[in-house]
Formats: sequence, C-alpha cells, structure tokens
Amino acid sequence: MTTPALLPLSGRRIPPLNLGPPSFPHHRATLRLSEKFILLLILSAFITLCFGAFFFLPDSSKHKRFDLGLQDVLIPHVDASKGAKNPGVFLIHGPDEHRHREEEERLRNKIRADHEKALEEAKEKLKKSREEIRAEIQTEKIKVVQEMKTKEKKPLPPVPIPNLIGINGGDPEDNDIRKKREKIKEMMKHAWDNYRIYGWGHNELRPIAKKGHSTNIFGSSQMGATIVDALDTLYIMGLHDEFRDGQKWIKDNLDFSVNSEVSVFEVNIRFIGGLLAAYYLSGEEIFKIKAAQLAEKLLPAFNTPTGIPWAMVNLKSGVGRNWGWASAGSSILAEFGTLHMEFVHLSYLTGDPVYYKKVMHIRKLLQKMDRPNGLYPNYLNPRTGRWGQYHTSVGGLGDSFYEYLLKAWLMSDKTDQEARKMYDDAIEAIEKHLIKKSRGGLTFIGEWKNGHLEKKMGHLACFAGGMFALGADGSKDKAGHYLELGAEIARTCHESYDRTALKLGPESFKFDGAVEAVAVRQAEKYYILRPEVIETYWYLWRFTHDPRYRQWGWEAALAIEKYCRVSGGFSGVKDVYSSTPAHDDVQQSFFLAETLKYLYLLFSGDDLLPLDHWVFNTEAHPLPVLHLANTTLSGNPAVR
Ligand code: DMJ
Repeated sequence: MTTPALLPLSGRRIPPLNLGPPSFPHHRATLRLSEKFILLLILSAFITLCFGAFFFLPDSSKHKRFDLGLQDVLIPHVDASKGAKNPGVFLIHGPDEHRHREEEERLRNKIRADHEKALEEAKEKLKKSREEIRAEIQTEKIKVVQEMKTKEKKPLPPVPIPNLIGINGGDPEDNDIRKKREKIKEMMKHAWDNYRIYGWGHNELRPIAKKGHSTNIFGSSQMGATIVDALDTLYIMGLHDEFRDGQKWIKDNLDFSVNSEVSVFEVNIRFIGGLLAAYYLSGEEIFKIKAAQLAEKLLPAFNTPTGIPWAMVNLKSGVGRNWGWASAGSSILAEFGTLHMEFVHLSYLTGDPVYYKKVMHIRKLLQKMDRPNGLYPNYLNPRTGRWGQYHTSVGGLGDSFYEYLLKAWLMSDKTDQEARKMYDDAIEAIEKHLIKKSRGGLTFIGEWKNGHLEKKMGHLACFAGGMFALGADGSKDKAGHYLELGAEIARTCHESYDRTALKLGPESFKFDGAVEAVAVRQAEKYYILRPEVIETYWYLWRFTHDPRYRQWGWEAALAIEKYCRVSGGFSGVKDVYSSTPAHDDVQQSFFLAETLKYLYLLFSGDDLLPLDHWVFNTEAHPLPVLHLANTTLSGNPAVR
C-alpha cells in the first residue's frame, strides 16, 4: 500500500552548484558566466513556480475556515447547520467573509513583497565572488546544524510526576496462579529472545524464517516497533536486563527523521503510547524525549482543511495522505479518534498545548456533526468534513474511538464530563442498533451498513466486553446493566474460541440461522495473536473476580503455546478450524505489548497497575491518571 513519497513543491531541492576550483584555469571566466546564467535561470523558474502555485494550487488561506483553534472551540462562531447543505460542512458568512477577504489580500501583498525581496537578494548574491558565496553557505550550514543540536538538547520543562502506584508487585498468593504467571513470563522471554536474535531493530519478527519483518503501517522504516511496544511488559514482568537492552537500542538507534510514510494511528498507539508508558514506569528521560520528538513529526498530518488528520504521514517531508481503500478519500474514525490519551500526556509533559488543541479540535468538530441514528460512521473526509459511507462498527475502523471517549474521562480523574457524555450517547445508540441476541442466546455486536445490520462480529469487537465493564462505574443506575453486558460479550467471544479446533478465535464470526459464533468464509478463519478477548477476560476478572475468566484466559494461553509457539518465537495461524494449521510466520508486536501483558495481569494481584490510577491505551500501554485540575497546562479544561 506504500506509494513513492511525494515531495512538497517547497521541499524540492535544487542541486548545489559546484563551487570548487575549476580544472582548467583559462576557462574560469566562461564558467563563472555560465554559473551565473544557471543561477538566474533557476531563480526565474522558482519565481514562476511560486506565482503558479499561488494562483493555481488550492488556496491555503481557505483552510483557515475550518481551523477552529482553541478560541473557536471556546467561542463557537461556526454553525454547522446554518447555510450548510451538507451536514458537517462549514461555511463562512457576514463579518467572517469580509475578514477572510482582507486576510487573502494581506497574504497576496506579503507574497509579492517577499518575491521582490528574494529577487533583490539574488541580484546582490550574483555580485559576490565565489569565495564569498562559499563562505556564506558554510556559515549557513553550521547555523542549521547548531540549531538542530540545540533543539535536540532542549530540556523539557519539569512537571509534577503523577502519583505512580502499583508499578511493581501483584505477586499472587495462590501457588497455582503464581505458576501460571511464571509460564506467561517464560512465553514473553521466548518471544523477546528470538526477536532479539533474529529481528533486532526490525519492526517485527518472522519466527519461522527467523528474520525481520514489517508491514505498510510502519512504511519502509526500521523503527524497532517490537522493542518499543514490548518495553512496559518487560518492565512489569521484572525482565530488567531485557528492558535495559531495549532502552539502549532506543537511545542509540531510534531516529524519526526517516523518509518513510507511516500510519499516524499505529505510530501513536504503539510508539508514543509505548514510550510514554516506559517513561512513567521507569522514570528514564530518554523515553519522554523520544516521544516528544516523534510527536512533533506527526503534527504535519493535521494540516488538512478540517484539522482531521491524514491516516499516513511521511516523517521526513510531512506530506500526508489517506488509505487508498477508505471510502471517499476519508480518514478513519478509529484512527483520528484514537489520539486523545497520548496527546493529552504529550501536552502535559512537554508543556506545549498544541497536542491538546489538536485532539480537542477533533472532538469539537465531531460534536457538531450530524449522526445518522445517533451513530458515528467510520469514514470522515478530511477535506470536506463530510461523512463517507454510513458504516458503523465497534470492531475494526470504529473500535478505539469509543474506547478513548471513555478513557479520556477516566484519565482526567473523571472530570472530563464532555467525553463521558459522548461515550454514553454513543453506547446508547450502539446498543439500540447494533447489539442483538442470537437464537441460541449469545449477545453479539453487529455492524451497521447503510441502514442494514450485518450479523457479523469481529475479533476486534471483543474488546468491547472489557470496555462496557470499565465504563459501568459512572453509568449511574445502569452500572449493573453494563457490567452484565460486558460479561455477555465475554461469553460470546469465549464461544467463538471454544467452537474451533484450536480453541483460538477466528478473525470474525457470524450469527446467521444455525451458524452461531463461527467463521464462515475461509478468509476470516485466521488468528494473528490478537489480544481483545483476553483483554476482556482481564477487565471482567478485575471487576468480578469470577474464576471463569482466569480459566478462559488459561485455555487461550495453552492454545497459543500449543499451536502458535515455534522455535523462533510465536506465529499466527491461518485456520483455527483445522487441527493441523499453517502458520502465517509473523510475530506481531502487539502480542508482546498486549496479549502477553493482559495474560500476565490476569494472573497477578489487583495491586499491579490498579485501574483507579492507570488507564491503558488501546495498545495496552498504561498511562497514569492526570489530575489536571492541579496543573497549569494551558488548554486544561479546569484552567479554562
Ligand atoms: C492493536 O494494535 C490495538 O489493540 C488496536 O486498537 C487494534 N488492534 C490491534 C491488535 O489486534
């Protein structure tokens, strides 16, 4: 899915002139003349290009129409409903229109003046000798390098570290549970050690071919995704040598100035989430610094007419675009809606409100949108601000958007009531339109497509059992109902595992007549070491202490050990209904970040990462609750 990286017009480089001594002295005068000629040619081409761009490219000042900024968020002057034929499209009227024209005129004049100045400077340059020009270039180079160094060294402001409770411990009293926990730790070591030997520095591992692996979500980069994703699991398991090894690699090798197009969502949840969690757990500054450096590289993705980010961004050029397969050039709800937790922490730790503003802007924009049946469609076009296809799901494409509404509230120490309300409203609509009971009595979450309910549930949607349980507290009189709903989803997902030959769940399963919780199409029968079902077991265990959840988790662990373990690590399987399955030869980074972490927590005491102090991001990276009311973070709702 990768395409050749595009360069912005302004980023295109002109090949440097050869200013070294010419080989034949008697040609010197001629050469100088031709150099001047080339320089003039380039200059005139550049000026023509700038004017062309100014008149023919989409007017960037128009983008301001959508850029609500924080002030606009606080004083909403854009009315989505008035004068807009299409819901979600913002138009400018009255005084705004006048202001907009004035702004355009001001910009035009500025560009004209800049061009004249550039021309004058160029003329001056041509009068200078070759040595003078060379010296100037050299000085400029040194300046840029120094600026970069100072930027890298710039210390981040000290901030009060939140209350970090339960980063160690959780030792189970029961001997049997302790042994199970030890087994999970051994599985983690097997996965890590093999990655260390065969895939070190690559994003993921091919455990059968015993070499590195990557997918298009990381572009062409080799950013050690498994290292970053696994760090906090290593830490809580007490695998400190391995943790330090990973830390050293990050310090010496992790560089984000790569010409590579990556998924903003995946990089956020795995890298920023992983680095932030590693920072909070270990207190090692390097993780915070790397997270802040990477976050800066993601910011250009938000340069769209609406402020809804592109799905992908080139880390070097900052050019963004969307997935080719997404409806109507849209960005994906579960991608642009899964940034809040990490971005709030980034603003907190860097003291820069820009991250907070970006995610609050997305939230405000979504609040203004019309929602068919109260449901959020999965696709939103970042240019027009219009929904794409009316497809709503709690599984892939939608899932973690709902999760982050709830977790924004939890992470704010339950003060972000706006997020809680959005979550409550969304879940109410989902329950009304998407959640049904099968003939055999299994509760499932279907998918809403253009007014029709598809009775199919994805493995990804199984995370919702845990989400409902986590959100129960705060649902007032419906708390019992949501805990029960969470338990029903856990049961359904367990059935999807139990009805297979391997006791591992398929990618998606159907409820159609006699078919219940079973995959029908061959292409949906695989299991790629995903965590969602085990994640739900863990949340249900924490809230109910019903031993069935530990039992179900152990069944899954044994099945993974039996069918997915190979000598070079762990691999996904292609068909969970076949007793002799083929391996897919991929050890996903989320297996170490999530699946093994949730299993380990399932067999640990509740004092390890207690849920009233930590909120897990969607990649299972724990971030501490932020009592923002006590801080001076600009953009902090409490300060506003
Ligand atoms: C993980 O990367 C995250 O949990 C994400 O939210 C969705 N799916 C994968 C694992 O299945």
